[in-house]
Amino acid sequence: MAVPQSVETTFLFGRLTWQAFPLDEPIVVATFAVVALGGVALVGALTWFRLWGYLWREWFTSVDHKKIGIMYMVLGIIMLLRGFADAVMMRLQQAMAFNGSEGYLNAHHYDQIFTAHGVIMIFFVAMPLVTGLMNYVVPLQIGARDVSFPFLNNFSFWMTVGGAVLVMASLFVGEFAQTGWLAYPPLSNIGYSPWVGVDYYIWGLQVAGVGTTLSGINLVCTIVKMRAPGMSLMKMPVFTWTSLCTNVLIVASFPVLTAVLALLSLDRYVGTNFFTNDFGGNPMMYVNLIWIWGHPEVYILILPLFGVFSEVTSTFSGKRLFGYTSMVYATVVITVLSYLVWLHHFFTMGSGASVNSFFGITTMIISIPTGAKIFNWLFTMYRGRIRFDLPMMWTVAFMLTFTVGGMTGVLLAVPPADFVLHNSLFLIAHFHNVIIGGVLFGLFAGIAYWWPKAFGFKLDPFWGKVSFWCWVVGFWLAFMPLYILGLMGVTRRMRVFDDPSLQIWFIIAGLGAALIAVGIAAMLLQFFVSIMRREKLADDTGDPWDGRTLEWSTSSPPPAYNFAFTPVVHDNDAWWDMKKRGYSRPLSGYRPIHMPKNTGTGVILAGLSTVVGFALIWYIWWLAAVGFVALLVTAIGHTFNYHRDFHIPVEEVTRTEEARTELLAARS
Ligand SMILES: [Cu+2]
Repeated sequence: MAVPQSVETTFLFGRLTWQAFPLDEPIVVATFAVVALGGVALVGALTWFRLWGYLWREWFTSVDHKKIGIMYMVLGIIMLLRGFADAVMMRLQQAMAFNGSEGYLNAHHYDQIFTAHGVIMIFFVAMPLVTGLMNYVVPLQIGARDVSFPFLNNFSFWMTVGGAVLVMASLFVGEFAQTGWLAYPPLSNIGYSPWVGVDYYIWGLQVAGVGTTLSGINLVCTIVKMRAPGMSLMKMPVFTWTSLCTNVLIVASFPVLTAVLALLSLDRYVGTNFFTNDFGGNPMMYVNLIWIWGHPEVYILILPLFGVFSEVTSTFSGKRLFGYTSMVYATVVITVLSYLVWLHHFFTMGSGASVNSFFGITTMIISIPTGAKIFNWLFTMYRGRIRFDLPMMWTVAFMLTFTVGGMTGVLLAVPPADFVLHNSLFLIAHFHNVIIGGVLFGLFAGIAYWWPKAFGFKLDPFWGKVSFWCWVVGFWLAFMPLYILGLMGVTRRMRVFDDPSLQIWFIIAGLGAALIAVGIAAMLLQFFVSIMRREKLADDTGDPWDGRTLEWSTSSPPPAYNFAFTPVVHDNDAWWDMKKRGYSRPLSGYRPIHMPKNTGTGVILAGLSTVVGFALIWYIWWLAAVGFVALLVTAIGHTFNYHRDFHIPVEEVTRTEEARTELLAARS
C-alpha cells in the first residue's frame, strides 16, 4: 500500500478514511486475521472463566511493585515476539533478494519493518523488561515495602502499554514510520513523510516516554529514601546501585527525547523549521539531541544487567563479590561518561578532527570501567565453588559474547575506522552483539535467578538449556556474517542486492535467526512446562540459591507487604550476613500494616492519553480536545479520592508470619 496521494479530511474522522486499512497487503491482512482470531479466543476464554474481575482487581489496578514488575515483564515478552517477527522478515528478505529478485517485501513495507523492529526492541522489549526487573527486585533488596509512589508506578506502566498499543495499531491502521528507529529529519519531516507513520512514532514514544520518566523518578526516590536502617550507600547491593545509576540516567536523558520529538512534531504539525533543510532549520541538531538521549539509553539498558551479573556471579560462586567498591565506582564512572560520547554515532557529520578525537577518546575510556567489571566477575569466580545453574550459564555466555561486542565498539570509536564502517552491517553486528549478548542474556539470567522468588518454583532446567544453546549458537550464526559483510562494505537497511557472492552470508545469518526462533519457542515452552510442573520445581524456603541479599530473606512469593518488620542491615550482603549471624525471625510484636489501595485511575489516565495520541495522529482534533479535558478532570478527580489506603489487620500479618516460621523450622 503506497502512501495515498491525496487524503481528504473530515471533521469527524480527520484523515482516517478507508484508505487507512492496508487491505491490499496480503501479509498484513493475514497477520490481522491471526491476531484477531487470537484476540477473540483470549477474550472468550477470560470471559468464560470469569477472569475479568480478578484481572482488574488483582492486577490491572494493582499498585504493588511486585505485580507491576511482573506485568512489565509480560509486556516485554509479548513485544519480543513482534519485534523478533520483524527480524525474521528482514532476514528472509535479505537472504532472498538476489539475482534480480525483489524478494517478498516491497520498499514501503520493508522500511516500516526495520524501523518498527528497532523501536519495538528498544522501547517496548528491553525497556519494559529492565524496568520490570528493577521494579520487582529493588524494593525487596533495600528492605522496603514498595516504591515511593505506588500509584505513579501503576500509571507509568499503563503509559508504556499505551505507547505499545499505538505502535502496534500502526500495523493495521495506516502505516508506521519508514525512517529508521531514530527518525532522522529531513526524511521524518512532513515533506518526505507526509502521512501518519512518523506521527505514530512520535506519539507512541511520547506516551511511553512519560511513563519511563515517571518510573525513573519513582525508583530514584525509592533507592535514596526507602532503604532499611543500616543500609548506607556503600552497603547497597550492586543491582540496587546499577538501578540507581540507570534511573538517574533516565531522569537526565528521557526529557531530551521528549523535547526533540516535541520540536519535530511542531515542524510536522505547525510548520516550524527546527530540523528542516531551509529557513534556518538544522537537521543535525535533531541528530545531536536524539543521540544525547540515545547513547545514555544504551547504558540505561545494560547497567541493570551488569548488576544482575554481579549478584549471580557472587551467589553461584559462593563468594563475596570481588571488588565491591571498585564495582560501584566503575558503575558511577560509566554513568557519567555515557553522557559524554554521543557524537560517536555520527563522526561522519564532518565536525572535524578535534571534536571527533574528543568523542573517540571518551568512548574508548568507557571500556576501562567496563573491563574492570569483567575482571571483578572473573576474580569472583576464581577459586569459587561454581554452580552452573541457568543464571550462571547466561552470565558466562554474556562474558564471552559481550567482550567481543565491546572490542568492536572500541574499533568503531576510532574515527578513521568508523568513516569506513559507519552505517555498514559491521555496526549492525556490533550493537546486536552488545544488546543481545549483554542486555538480553542478562535479562534471561535475571529471569532465571528471580523467577523462584516471584512464583515459588524454579524454571524447568531442560527447556531452559535448550533455549540457552539455541540463543547462544543462533546469535553467533546470525551476526558473525554481518561483521564480515560490513567489512566488505555492505550497508545497513538494504532491501535488495546485486552482488550474488554476498548471498551465502545472508543465508547463514538467516539460519542463525531461525535457531534463535527455536530458542524463543523453547523459552516459552520452559515457562509453560514450569507452571505445569510447579509442584516438582517448588521451593518454599524463599532462598533456593542460598542468596546473599535481602530479597532472599522473604517467602516466595513475598507477602504483599514484603517485610513484617523492617530489617536492620550490617553488610552489603545483608541476608548472607544475617544467616552467618544466626538470624532468628521475630515471633511477636506484629502490627497492622499500612498499605495503599489498588486504583483504576492509572489505567484510565493512560487510556485517555492513548486516545489523545491516536486523535493527534489522525488529525481528529475534537477527539484530541475532549480526551485532553477528560484527562485533566480524571487527574484532578483522583486527588479528591481520600480513601486511597488501608491497613492489613494484625491477625492476617501474624497468621502469615507464623506460617512461615513453622515452615522454615520444618525445613531446617
Ligand atoms: Cu553510543
